[in-house]
Amino acid sequence: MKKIIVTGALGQIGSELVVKLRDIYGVGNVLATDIRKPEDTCGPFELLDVTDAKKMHDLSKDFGADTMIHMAALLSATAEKNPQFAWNLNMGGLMNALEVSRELNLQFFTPSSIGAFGPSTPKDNTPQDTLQRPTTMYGVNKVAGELLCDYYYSRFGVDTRGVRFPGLISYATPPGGGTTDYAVDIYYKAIEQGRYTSYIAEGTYMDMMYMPDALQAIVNLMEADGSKLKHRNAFNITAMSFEPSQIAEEIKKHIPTFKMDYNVDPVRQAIADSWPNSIDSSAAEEEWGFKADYNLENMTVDMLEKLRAKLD
Ligand code: AKB
Repeated sequence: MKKIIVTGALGQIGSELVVKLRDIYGVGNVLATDIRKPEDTCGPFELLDVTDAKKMHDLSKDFGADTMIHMAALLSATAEKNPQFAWNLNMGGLMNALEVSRELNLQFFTPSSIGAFGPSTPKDNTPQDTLQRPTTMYGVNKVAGELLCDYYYSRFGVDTRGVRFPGLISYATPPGGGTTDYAVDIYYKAIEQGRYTSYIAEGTYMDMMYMPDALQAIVNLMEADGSKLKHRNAFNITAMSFEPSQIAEEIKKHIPTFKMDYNVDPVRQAIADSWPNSIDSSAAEEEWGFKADYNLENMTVDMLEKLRAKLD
């Protein structure tokens, strides 16, 4: 049975991932860590600032971890507000997590993102291996992180694995500081106010995925036969690509009075414009059987149902 330490466990992905991992591997085998305390704890939890290498090492060792899932990071829009801090947290945290994994021989996962691509990357059906010259601090962190993970595998034999996540949509924990967050906010506002003002312009396509598919992808990649992995880190994965008016139209099928207008935020729009319209996930499909169950249609049905129950 795996013994897993998770950093950033109270974030958008971490909070749902910990629940899933505890279902699979047992509550006592998953140590959740974050920089702040949870409102309620349903299993082992420790405070951890990921820039504190010694504490990360000691917690992992005392817990007897054999796996590190490193989620703590600033997202794209927040990183743009404070790039120096983003570098220190995103790269410092990753370096510490990789070092702990090397010292304690842990299997390692960390996510990259569609943010690792830039304006010179082919925009449609973006290949797995392609030009990566991102123009955001988040993107610079992600490319450096992908390379660092490859380096730790080839130089030290650390079993590093990772995916490039698209925008993730979930009803459980709201995201914070991302460029793709509009695709989550829109569902909340549709139910609460019947209208939404999009900060992303009409016609801006980005890849997206429903959280259950993202969590399953992490589990499947970590369980995959390592000898079949040619890429190991930074696998492109995606479930759908849409632009704001398409998600609005889908919501209208269920809330016919729903209205959307636009008030474009130049910072987040510039980030979105520098990212692909849609990426190609065939390497992940071939090497470890990635597949997504949700598309825009069945995700919208589920999101609205779950959010209505939550917000009632
Ligand atoms: C963001 O928008 O920053 C993230 C991402 C795509 O990495 N959701």
